Amino acid sequence: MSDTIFGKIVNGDIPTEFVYEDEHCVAINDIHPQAPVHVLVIPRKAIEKLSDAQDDDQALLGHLMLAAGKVARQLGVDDAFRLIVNNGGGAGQTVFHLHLHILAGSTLAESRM
Ligand code: DGP
Repeated sequence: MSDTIFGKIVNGDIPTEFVYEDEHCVAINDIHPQAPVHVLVIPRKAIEKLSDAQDDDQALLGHLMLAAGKVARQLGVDDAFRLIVNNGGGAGQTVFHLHLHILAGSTLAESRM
C-alpha cells in the first residue's frame, strides 16, 4: 500500500477521472499541466521511484511503457509525445509513487528536456 496521493488515487480513495485504466495501472491528467497534453501513467503497485524497481518488476515496467503508447494513441498524440520519469527529489520528483509523464502538444518541439 502507498500513503502518497497517487496511492490514494489508484486505490479509489480520492475520486479522480481516469483517462485510461487496466489491471496494472491508471492514467490521469496532471493537475499542473506543463504541456497541452500532460498525462501521468501510474502503476497500481506502489514503487517509490524507478531506481527502487526490482527484477520482478520487469513486466510491470514494460506494461507501463505499452500503456503510455496506448494512452498516446487514444489521445491522438502518438506521432509526437515525450515520456519523462523524475527519479528522486534532486531530479524534481515530488510524489514518491513511480509514475510516467506523457507530454505532448504544440510546444513540445521547442524544448528537448
Ligand atoms: P513528479 O514531479 O515527477 O513527482 O510529478 C508529480 C506530478 O503530479 C506533478 O506534475 C503534479 C502532479 N500531481 C500532484 N498531485 C496531484 C493530484 O492530486 N492530482 C493530479 N491529477 N496530479 C497531481
